[in-house]
Amino acid sequence: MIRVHHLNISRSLRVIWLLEEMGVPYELVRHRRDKKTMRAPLALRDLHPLGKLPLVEVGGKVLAETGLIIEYLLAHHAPHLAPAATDADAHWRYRYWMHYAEGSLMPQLLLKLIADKMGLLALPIRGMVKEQVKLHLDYVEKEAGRSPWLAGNEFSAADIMMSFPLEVSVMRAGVTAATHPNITRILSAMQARPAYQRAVAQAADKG
Ligand SMILES: N[C@@H](CCC(=O)N[C@@H](CS)C(=O)NCC(=O)O)C(=O)O
Repeated sequence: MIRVHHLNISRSLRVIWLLEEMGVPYELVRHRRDKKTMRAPLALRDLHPLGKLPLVEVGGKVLAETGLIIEYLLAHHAPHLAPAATDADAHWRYRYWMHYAEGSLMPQLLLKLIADKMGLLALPIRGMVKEQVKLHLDYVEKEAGRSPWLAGNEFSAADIMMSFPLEVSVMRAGVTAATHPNITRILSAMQARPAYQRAVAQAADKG
């Protein structure tokens, strides 16, 4: 059985969503952030030294990093959610977004979140952060206009991987249908998927 550790308001919704898309049974363990520090429970460090979520327990292993967890689940259960190498354009676009989501876009959005929290103290870096976030979001907007989904004509796990930074962009970086119509179109299409909605219902804190 696949056991998924989920943290409220976090990246780990993506793993639940993927499992719902695949229709593979899983056990969900819900964890809550500390209300003051927003940190995950420290006890999670017994499971993995960083104690960050998502974490997945499967076949006697503990998997960390959303991208790796997605790759593992696709390899074992749903290779069709990644474009095959024979479709070179979609395949390499897919692989690009799989890296870009956590490797490039999330760091910029986190910098913005921190700078916003710092208020006046962040004055020296505010311009740079703003310019970089704009550069990235304008780029994603242009790419998102090329096809119905991020990797091409078919929905893929790259859309799942990119969903979190795109949702953060709407919540924290001023992305709207007026400023970024292609991003918001893809995001709406993601959120309209029945599997996404089942994942949100599953993840909801029942406590
Ligand atoms: N790159 C990692 C990031 C993991 C991560 O930072 N998770 C956050 C949730 S969004 C977390 O656990 N934060 C709580 C903490 O740092 O204590 C991934 O994609 O899995």
